[in-house]
Amino acid sequence: MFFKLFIAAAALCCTAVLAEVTSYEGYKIYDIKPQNAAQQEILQQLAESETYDFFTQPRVLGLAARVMVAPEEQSVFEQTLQASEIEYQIINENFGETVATERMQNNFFRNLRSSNERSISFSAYQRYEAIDAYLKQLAADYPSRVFLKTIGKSYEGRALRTITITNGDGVSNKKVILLDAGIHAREWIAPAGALYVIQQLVENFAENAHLLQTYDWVILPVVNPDGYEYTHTTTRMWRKTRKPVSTNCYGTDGNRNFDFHWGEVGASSYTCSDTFRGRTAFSEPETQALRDLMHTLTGRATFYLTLHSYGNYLLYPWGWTSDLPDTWRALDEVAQAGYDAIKAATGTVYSVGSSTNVLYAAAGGSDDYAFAAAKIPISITMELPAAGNGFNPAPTRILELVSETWIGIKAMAEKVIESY
Ligand code: 0X9
Ligand code: ZN
Repeated sequence: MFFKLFIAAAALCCTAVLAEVTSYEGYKIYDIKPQNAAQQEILQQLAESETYDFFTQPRVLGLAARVMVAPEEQSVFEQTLQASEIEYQIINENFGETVATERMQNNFFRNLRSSNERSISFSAYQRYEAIDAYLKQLAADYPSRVFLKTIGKSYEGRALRTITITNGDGVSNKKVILLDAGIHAREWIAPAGALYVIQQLVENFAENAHLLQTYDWVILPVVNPDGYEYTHTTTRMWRKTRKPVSTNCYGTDGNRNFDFHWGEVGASSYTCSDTFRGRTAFSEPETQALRDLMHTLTGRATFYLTLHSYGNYLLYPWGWTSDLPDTWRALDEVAQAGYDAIKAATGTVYSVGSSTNVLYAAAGGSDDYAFAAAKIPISITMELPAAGNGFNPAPTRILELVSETWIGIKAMAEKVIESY
């Protein structure tokens, strides 16, 4: 009881502070391995307190949770873990340094590129403008195979642009694979993964023509461009959109804002929370645009894949209940194909299962909505690896990671194409 009260009080005092931080000086990152259900429960309460930033919080015993803790919270946090004999390891003594290094490397490699290079580089995490310019470049270079569409505007007015990739045979109404990334601002490796898919399908067409024979691909590489830019300019660990929601707080968690069991579980009604569900379902222009896109593709889209980070997960519905949908075997088979291909290629192991059972219950996600409301029969959330002691892989590892991700995506797409 005391523990619960303490946690609740801590939540009230500090959540808003987390959102304002920009340097992360002295922030530590912990990997925590609960060994039993009781320890798991304590971790769950710590997560619900919203005092700490859980980068990942698996339900499966044996997989580590990763948590970032502010300097002033660290001693209480460690005491709490020690009191319950929960095993932990500090894997990053100063996240501020990691963020500063990442920024330096990113700027260095970005500036190395000459402005007339046409393709996109995977030596740095790209800014929204560069991503958008790449899409436009591809549309200009491959006018018979590539089509752009503005499906809406973000709160701050950035274009939400999709790229439709075809094989140029002029057949309309083919089936569709719908891919998006970057609904969570800080998950930089996800838009990088989407860009790599785009590059492979467009610039490496000859090798991937079989993926475009009976299918078109529609890709929205940055669902939340305002948040994405904010993580580059101001607060590296920002997760939400950027529309003001109360006097002091901004942003809604796009992946809690979809209107399917909206707000029922794993989503906060507190505007400052990182998992704020929004004042209403579809309160955000970004989620409205993605919803409308899904509905325009109902009947054609057979596979919706949304890229996140982090943690090596291939997750399928439901995210709002631990029950499984009737067709879970079909979902599992596709996810398993991704798992197998990645494991065979690099040895990297993903966890496969329903998102509630593998990770946690969280309603209002785009994956559940795509599956249930837009009737897309295969809907998967892919959480890309962190590959290091921070949140995203260091810029020097982007290419290695997105190539590995592509192997999994290709295998899942092949399975879908052969089955639907
Ligand atoms: O919590 C999320 O939105 C996703 N994890 S993340 O660490 N990238 O934030 C998982 C979403 C799984 N799907 C649903 N819960 N619907
Ligand atoms: Zn995410």
